[in-house]
Amino acid sequence: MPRDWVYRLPTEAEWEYACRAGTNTAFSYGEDPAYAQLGDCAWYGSNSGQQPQTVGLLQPNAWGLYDTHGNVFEWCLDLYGTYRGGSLTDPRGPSAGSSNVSSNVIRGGSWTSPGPVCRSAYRHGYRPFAQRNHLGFRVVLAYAPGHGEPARITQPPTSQSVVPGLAATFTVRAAGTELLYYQWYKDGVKLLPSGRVSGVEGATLTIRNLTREDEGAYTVVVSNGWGQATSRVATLTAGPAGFVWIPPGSFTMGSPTSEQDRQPDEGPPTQVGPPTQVMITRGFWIGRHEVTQGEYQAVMGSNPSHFQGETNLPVESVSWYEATNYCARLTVRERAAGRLTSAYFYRLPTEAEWEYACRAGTTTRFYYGNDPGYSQLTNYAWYSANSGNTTHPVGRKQPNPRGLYDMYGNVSEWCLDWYASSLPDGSVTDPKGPASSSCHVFRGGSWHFDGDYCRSAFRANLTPRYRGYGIGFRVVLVPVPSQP
Ligand SMILES: [Ca+2]
Ligand SMILES: [Ca+2]
Repeated sequence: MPRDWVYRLPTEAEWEYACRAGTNTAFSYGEDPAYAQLGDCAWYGSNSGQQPQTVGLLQPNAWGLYDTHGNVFEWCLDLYGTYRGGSLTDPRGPSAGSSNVSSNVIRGGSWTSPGPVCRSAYRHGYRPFAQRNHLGFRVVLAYAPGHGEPARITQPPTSQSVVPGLAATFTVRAAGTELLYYQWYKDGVKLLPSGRVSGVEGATLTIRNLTREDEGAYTVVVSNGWGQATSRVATLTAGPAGFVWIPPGSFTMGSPTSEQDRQPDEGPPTQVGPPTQVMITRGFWIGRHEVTQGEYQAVMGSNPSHFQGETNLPVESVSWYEATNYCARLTVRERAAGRLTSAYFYRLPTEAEWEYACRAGTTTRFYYGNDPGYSQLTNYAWYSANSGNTTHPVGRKQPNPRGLYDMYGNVSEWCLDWYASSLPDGSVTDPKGPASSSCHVFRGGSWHFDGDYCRSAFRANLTPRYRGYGIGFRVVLVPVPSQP
């Protein structure tokens, strides 16, 4: 191909010029007011057998073009619109950029059309991403110096996490010759506009009042008359960035009496009855990491930690009151910033939520197995045997099956519950611990605990004013409880 020549769709004027082949009658072969001869050169509603036919079987026009009338409608490059009268040179339909123009010209009629629709002058418009069994096209090879750049994406949409109830917005930036067309897809399926979803054919897609069902892989196809480009995938996650969704479900809390290195508070008071069966009725989001010193500083304006250095060290030396204050202030800040609706709030996990998220469906001593010799724990936790007597930046060890880091070790984690010296008897739903006691629960062991104190079932407690080098926390995001 010579430089500056491109294959493209014909303009509407080019299409009609080629179709007429010098004629000014209704059809390229004459007026034919009764459509008596149309079947000689066109597959249309009266002779097609209601399907498209092999190209080139009927009579061509004077310039040798087949099927200009009928068979399939043919896409043109131009947007559909009104031409001004008088003399025009190489007309190109409505100007690019008019946002309320949303269809492209199709010409020539099709196998479904009655005779009048197959005339040389008949015009129609169709949405540019339409796919129909009567729409096809032919191409032109044209001289286009400096023109004919296929659509290309210059800035793809970016992945994001948005708390449900708010709006998610994806934007793509693209370049290419003349008007660009956009079509957004979710998980490979073309998106349709709805009351919540707008901009499915624009550069900016908006999804309002987000729900978890909106989660998925989003792409956008950008097209022009010379080609199209598909963006890389942008994922939409419902929930705050850095948090993991934990679905509702049930699990056995605590440990069986047979568990190695078990402590007596890891089961019901009698120790011989049925184990504690917990139902978690509502899913929640939990922090992928312990709260870091950087996060704590940003919300609270101070950093009380004993071990300082990198900002992604876990915060410690925080009392239970300071941990709960952090949750309350984080809620206020996120709502003020428009990143959280009044339907959700941050708090500490209950002890049951913590263990449910930690176990991730497992019943072994650790979420990765029983590890009787504590030989694998070093892959998952900073604890007495490997910590060097200090905390470490969050997320450096392997996560649990749900993608949560440092559930064992690094810093122990305050829970919302008051401590009781035994777990509830039998089956319980969304347990929250005793109404009051003198100490709050903390979980998971820390950099100065031995391996047996890092087990999934291990429980510990301290007074809420206690500040220790080994105790921090992580937070959950939950719906505001409905008022009775
Ligand atoms: Ca045709
Ligand atoms: Ca921890």
